[in-house]
Formats: sequence, structure tokens, C-alpha cells
Amino acid sequence: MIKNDLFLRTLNGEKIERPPVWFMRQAGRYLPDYMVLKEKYSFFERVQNPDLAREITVMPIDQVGVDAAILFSDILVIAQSLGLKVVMVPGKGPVLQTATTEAEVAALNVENTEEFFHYAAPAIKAVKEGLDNRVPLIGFAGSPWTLLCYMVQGQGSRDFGEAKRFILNESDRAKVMLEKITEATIRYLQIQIDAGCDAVQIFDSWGGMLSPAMYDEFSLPYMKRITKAVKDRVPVILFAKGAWYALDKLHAAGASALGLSWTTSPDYARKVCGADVILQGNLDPTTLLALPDVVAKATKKMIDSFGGRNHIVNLGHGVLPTTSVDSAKAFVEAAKAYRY
Ligand code: 1CP
Repeated sequence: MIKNDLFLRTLNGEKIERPPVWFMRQAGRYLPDYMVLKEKYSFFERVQNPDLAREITVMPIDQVGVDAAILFSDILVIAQSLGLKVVMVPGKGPVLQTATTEAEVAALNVENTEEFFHYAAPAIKAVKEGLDNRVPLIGFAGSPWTLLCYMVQGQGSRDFGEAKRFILNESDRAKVMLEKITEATIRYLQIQIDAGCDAVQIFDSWGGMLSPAMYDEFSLPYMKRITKAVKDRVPVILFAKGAWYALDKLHAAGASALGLSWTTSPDYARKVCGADVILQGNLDPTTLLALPDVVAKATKKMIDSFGGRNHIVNLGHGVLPTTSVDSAKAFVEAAKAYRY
């Protein structure tokens, strides 16, 4: 039994005394103790070594008091499992081997998934031990479209223009790639759930870069397949950043909750999805650059806007690396002090 199960009870639609709080990218990025580990070990050592994965995943529970943990890893592990090299370049971000030609896409190997992720179950079990049933553990994956963005582009991008050119010019090949990413993702999520993850979130971080019609063709069908494959085992949170136009369809896909970025209002989401939809979000992450008392007021106001129910407090995207620990704590404490 998990002692603090506010997060899971909210996903279940239960009435509770206050909203649970966690935030995207809470495990890495801004905590000073994480920075120390970052100097000592490479990114994938931190992901794959059970002791490091436990220490980093549990850190925000102990240090900022969030109500749920998210496994320390990255969405790009799926590109690795399919056979592409990924390097995290300090100060720059991820750099990947790309797959765009017919031969490169054909070589992406879904059958390698279980062997590649041999480290995942021991890491998750170590994390669960570290959590000691204090709070639930969230597993995660990127959406197939968001993964394709990196696998075509080879790195982050302002507009993912090359990825868009690829799906326009080579839509059949792009769909073969999206299918493969989908299959590998489902297998990886099953491994995470088997090992003890209590819920999963799919990050469609670049979903909102697509037009509604392009979203329906190149992201939604794969989000749906993934959701359908795991939703009977654990609650699924779908976060399609900026894709407000797809909320009703993502809801209909069987998501337990929908993540909102700060440009989408809860009123709008409830209007298109129904009054009982469970929502997560959505404070603008730059708000956490403000002073702690300013953060506390903005957080309370944000929670008010969700109308006192069916809400998981979070940011509208990942926490920024320049966030101070005091402001992150002010955000968490404002949610914990809130009463419905
Ligand atoms: O060594 C480091 O600290 C490098 C920074 C870093 C970290 C801490 C990267 C590189 N990934 C991560 C961890 C990570 N990534 C987590 C673990 C849990 C946590 O930090 O709380 C999660 C959930 C992610 C998810 C992720 N990675 C997303 C989706 C969420 C989002 O922010 O949109 C995306 C798009 C990535 C790709 C990625 N990995 C790393 C960076 C710098 C990026 C962005 C690259 C870019 O587009 O510029």
C-alpha cells in the first residue's frame, strides 16, 4: 500500500482534500545534488545504474516534497533501443544518429527492445525500494511523433522543419518509422509496468507543432495505440504540449488524465472533454523564476482556475534548469497548503 496515494486517487476520479503535486523534469535539471552526480557520471550511467537511478528519482521527494516520483531516464532511450546512437553533450543536449533513408528505417530493430532494456527492471525495483511506498512512481515514454522529431533531426530544433519535411515528402516511410517506435514504446512501457511503475505519462512534447490535420495523421493514431495497450494495467496521462485542438480525441482514446500547457485553459479543456475530465498542469515554468512568495500566489491562482476538483498540480512543461530550489518548494508547498 502506498502511504501518500493522492496522485493515484485523483487519477481514479476520487474526491480528495487537496490536489496532488509533482512536476515534469523534477528529477534532473535544477537540484544541486543532481549537479554533483552529473559531474561524476555520464547521463546513461545515471539512467542505467540502479543506485544512481534510485538516488536521482527519490531526490525531489526528499528535497522538495512532491506527491509522486518520475523515473529518471529520457524519452530518447527508445531511439537507442531501436539501434541509434544517442550522446548527451554537456551544455548542448542530446545528439543522435539519424534514420531517414529507406535502409536506415528498415534497420530500426523492434525485436531488440527487451534485450536493450535489460537494465530497466533492476533500476525500477531499486527506485521502488528507495521510495519505500511513500509515493507512487510514474513511468514514461515519448510519443512516436516526438521521437521521430529527434530521430530525423538528430538534435533539438526550434521548428523541427526537417522532421516535418520528412513526414510530408516521405509519409509512407515516416509511418513505417512511427509504427516501429509505437511497438518498441509499448514493449518498453510493459517492462516499466511489470517492474512496478504505478502510472505512465506519454510526453508528446512537440505535438503542438503540428496542424490539427497533421496531428490526426502523424501523432494521434500512435498515441491511441499506446494508450489502448496499457490503460487496463495502469492509469495513462497524455501530455501533448500545445495540441489543444486534440484534447477531445486524446480523452476519447482512454487517457486517465490530460496534461495541459499554460496556453490552454482548464475551462476550455472541460468544455471539449466533459466536466469530469481529470487535468494536469499548467503553471508556466518561467513563473518559477520569480521570488518564492510570487510563485506561491501564482500557484494558488492557477489551482483556483481548475475549479477545485479533478486536478493534478504541475507545470505546463518541464521545470527550467535556472529554477531555484526555494521557488520549486514554494510551488509544491502552495499546492500542499491548498484545501478544497
Ligand atoms: O545530463 C543532464 O542532466 C542532461 C539533461 C537531461 C535530463 C535531466 C536530459 C537531456 N534528459 C533528462 C531527463 C529527463 N528527460 C526526464 C527524467 C525525469 C526528470 O528529469 O524529472 C524526463 C521525463 C525527460 C523527458 C524528455 N527528454 C522530454 C519530454 C519532456 C519535455 O521536457 O518536453 C524531451 C523532449 C527530452 C529530450 C531531451 N533530453 C535531454 C534534453 C536536454 C532534451 C531536450 C532536447 C531539445 O529538444 O533541445
